[in-house]
Amino acid sequence: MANTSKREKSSDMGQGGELHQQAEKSHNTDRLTTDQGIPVSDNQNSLKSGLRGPTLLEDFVLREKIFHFDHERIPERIVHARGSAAHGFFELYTSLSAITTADLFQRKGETTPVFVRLSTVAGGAGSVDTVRDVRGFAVKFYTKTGNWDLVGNNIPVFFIQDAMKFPDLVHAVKMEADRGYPQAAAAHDTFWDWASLMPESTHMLMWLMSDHTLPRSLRMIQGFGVHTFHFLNAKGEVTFVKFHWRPLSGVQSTVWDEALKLQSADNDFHRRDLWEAISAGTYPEWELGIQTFDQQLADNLPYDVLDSTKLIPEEDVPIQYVGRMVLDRNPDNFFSETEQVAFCPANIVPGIDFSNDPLLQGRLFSYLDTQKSRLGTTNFHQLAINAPKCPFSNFHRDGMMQTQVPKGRANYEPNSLAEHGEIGGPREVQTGFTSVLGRPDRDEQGDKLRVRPELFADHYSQARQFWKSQTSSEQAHLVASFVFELSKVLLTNVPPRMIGRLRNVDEELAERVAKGLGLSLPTKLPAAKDPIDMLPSPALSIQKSMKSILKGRRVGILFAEGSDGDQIDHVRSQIEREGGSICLVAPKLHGTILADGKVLKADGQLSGSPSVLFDAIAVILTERGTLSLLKNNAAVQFIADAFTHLKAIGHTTTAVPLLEKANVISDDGITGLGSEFISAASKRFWEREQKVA
Ligand code: HDE
Repeated sequence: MANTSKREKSSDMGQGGELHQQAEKSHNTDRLTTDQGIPVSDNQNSLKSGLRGPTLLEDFVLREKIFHFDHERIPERIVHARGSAAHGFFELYTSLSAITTADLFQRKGETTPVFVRLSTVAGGAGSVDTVRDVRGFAVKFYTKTGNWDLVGNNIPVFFIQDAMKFPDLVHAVKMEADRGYPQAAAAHDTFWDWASLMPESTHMLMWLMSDHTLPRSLRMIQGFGVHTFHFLNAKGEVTFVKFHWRPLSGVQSTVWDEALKLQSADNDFHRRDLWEAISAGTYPEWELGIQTFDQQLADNLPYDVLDSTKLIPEEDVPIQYVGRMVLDRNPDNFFSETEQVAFCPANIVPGIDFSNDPLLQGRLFSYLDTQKSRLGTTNFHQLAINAPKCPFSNFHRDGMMQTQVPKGRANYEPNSLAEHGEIGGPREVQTGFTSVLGRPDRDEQGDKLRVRPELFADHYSQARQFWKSQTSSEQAHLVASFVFELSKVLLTNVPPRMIGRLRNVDEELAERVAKGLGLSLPTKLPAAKDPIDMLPSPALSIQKSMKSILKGRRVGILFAEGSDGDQIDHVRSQIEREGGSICLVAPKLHGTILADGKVLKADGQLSGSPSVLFDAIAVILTERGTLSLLKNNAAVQFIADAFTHLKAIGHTTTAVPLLEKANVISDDGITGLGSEFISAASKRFWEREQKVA
């Protein structure tokens, strides 16, 4: 009897929840202990035999500390290793119950917690933020019916059509196998060797070479689910759906020279920007858009909706914006959250289903598999960042790092243990996840084949549409980046082969790239399927859809000895009124004496705060300050770069000699310090590009 009651008691104590609470408490103690809770009296000196003697093996405090430290790193992600993340919420604008039973889309105004990780693709975890690269856009929705991971990119299409080619793509783009470089760059032999042999990558290459891969901020990127997905409603009806994220601060990119200089100015530019914006309460915000259509529309499109190298122009199927996502909390711990978060496209909730896109189908396997190698155990779903916020319960048991303590004997199903007063465990529910069955696009009765559907062979129509949709300045950027990247390629057969393919996209593009490389125009390579002419889609151009918003933008104010404090305050208050922020930059950080004798501390020292860090600059100098800065190369460069990077420059008239020394030529972006500067500060002056090219 005594034994039984003892067992019951201990099993009550074994509740997972209580254990978690205890773990929580142990982190909150101000007493330094070992991992076993043993209080530590000396965290400075190891245990030695004698004052100058050897360290003793018996020193468990030292051994435990070093042991834990030795194993702090886990394998970084094979792709998307470098990322930054934040917590937030998704709020629904309008009920989508007519087309999906997904719980998070039922009730207008309802919010769902999210964790979002934004990343580069090619570089390692310690690589630079501002390289030319695709950005990952992974969202974990903690819904009431389980976690839904929408694991997308900031580009609506992908390099390949079939998962079979993913390891080849990644091997080719990552640092070369023998020499271990270059880091985080596509501009090298193996990538272009592979890409020039893969016509299906052409559309994505156009995006990769465009301004979309040089974002100004992670807060200013779009997101795309890329694949076609399916919504399922209560009647069992299917709606095809593509997901889009639109940043409310507008999409914005840097220019190439600016991106290069950002690499040296701040390795962590995007990570810092996201963190600081959230800390300052300027929460990044996106709207979730859906393009919905049916099988009939899909059948009538001149491209295949299961092909991830194609998008559906929003002029053909408009986007309906159905909710917003706000990121309002930085992670508490980078490793526990940003590093250990495990996204998986197979995490899907009732009411949403996959399509047969062969790229998506491969991803459904890959992500679960990779987490086992990264996080070391099948129980990674129990980590706080990965665990659903709704109850979850099944008969999976044990495994490395099991943190749950399930009660009772029911680790199998069916069982009748409940009939004996024991815990019987969970059972299936009718409202549980069901796949869409019997759809026409599910060609599951066919022969076993290793082939691609016919329309997958059109590799150029949408690449051409993308080219035609860009402004002339964006086209010039595209040409320049093809020239830059192919100039880094030493395999002589590769650039002509790539240009031979580009001739299928657009003859002028191919000619300009060839000219930039000093090559004669190579033979046009045959297309597997002749491209069709699609109408330009203005939505594909950043410049055509750019918004003039100062909110979330940052203005650098350059000042020096003798500057007018009232002028500085005036500019500051105008910018802050519009939701922008400022950074005071001066030759000396800790104190500059202003005209009225007051001392002003700067936020950044001039040589460590180049203008690439800002969206616009104000130069507030007296004659004396100007004279002293004429001899300061960092000051001249500060202004010259802002001008070259097409930014607004507001200035006092007394600063003109410094602007002249920086070769600034007057245009609409060169202003005084009044309201004209405030409206210019949120723009880029593309027409200036001709002058600075
Ligand atoms: Fe990924 N991808 N991917 N991918 N992907 C990973 O999963 C993979 C693809 C994307 O912030 C890995 O957890 C295959 C398309 C993002 O943690 C890995 C294929 C798109 C992230 C993996 C693709 C993505 C990943 C590496 C082709 C846009 C970062 C670590 C079939 C729609 C998620 C990990 C994060 C990460 C595999 C193609 C987006 C290896 C096999 C297309 C945003 O599982």
